[in-house]
Amino acid sequence: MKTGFKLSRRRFLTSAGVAASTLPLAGCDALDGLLSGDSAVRATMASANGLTYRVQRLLIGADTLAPEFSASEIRQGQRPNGSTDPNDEAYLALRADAFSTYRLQVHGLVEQPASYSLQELRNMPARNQITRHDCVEGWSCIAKWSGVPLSRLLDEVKVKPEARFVVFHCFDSLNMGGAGQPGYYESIDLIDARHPQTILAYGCNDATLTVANGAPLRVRIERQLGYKMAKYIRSIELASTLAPFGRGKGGFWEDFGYDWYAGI
Ligand SMILES: Nc1nc2c(c(=O)[nH]1)N[C@H]1C(S)=C(S)[C@@H](COP(=O)(O)O)O[C@H]1N2
Ligand SMILES: [Mo]
Repeated sequence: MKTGFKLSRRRFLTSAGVAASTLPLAGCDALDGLLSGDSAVRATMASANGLTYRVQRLLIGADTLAPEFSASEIRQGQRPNGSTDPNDEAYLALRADAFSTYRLQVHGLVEQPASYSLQELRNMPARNQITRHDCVEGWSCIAKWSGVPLSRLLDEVKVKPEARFVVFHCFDSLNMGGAGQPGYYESIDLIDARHPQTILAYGCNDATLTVANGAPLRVRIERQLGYKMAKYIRSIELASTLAPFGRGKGGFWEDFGYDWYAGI
């Protein structure tokens, strides 16, 4: 991965987010404090985020759609961000073969674990949507996404009643300097997972999804910020708790202090 990827900007944003939560903290030390699991700041942010989540869930219906746009509103290609050229071994092997041997694994708390080739996914009923991607860094981009609704796969594998989260495991890892090379992962609840606009996209702007934008498969979660939308998906796991994954906060950036529920 690109070394030191946007770290300073991210660091700033994380600190700014803490300040905005009216916590009496300033400077970059805030982030380091957040990273220790028992930090009071960490706990406060977590509960503030929990409140945001509950309020949004009350105000916004489970099936409320994110705005969709017309083709004329697509003004540029989807701007690549974050990982754009994973160099992880398993990924490079699949990429060398144009992802012909790729299989998406769906496992965890399901009655019937399954795996799907890209062709199998493409043969399922597709959804196309032109939506706006909002990145936490302050830019937006309108693009047309094509893919299979995640709800379709969840129905096929039969989610067990104790499952509460859908976890996306990705091929890429980011060099965070000092923090090792954690793998990218993300998670959402079953309401967002079954939302009609939540799709596993293999196409963007009427072309095959590019490596820069997450080939072979990335998720679209249109009512949340860009970092929720995992690219380079290796497998999807149904889980009852987020504790076992990464540092337990539900996602790569969440483990560095971002909100788990990133509603827009
Ligand atoms: N696997 C993976 N998914 C990821 C990222 C990443 O670095 N790795 N970056 C996230 C962020 S911050 C954004 S804004 C979007 C960028 O998607 P794009 O490159 O298609 O614009 O992907 C998200 N999903
Ligand atoms: Mo982002």
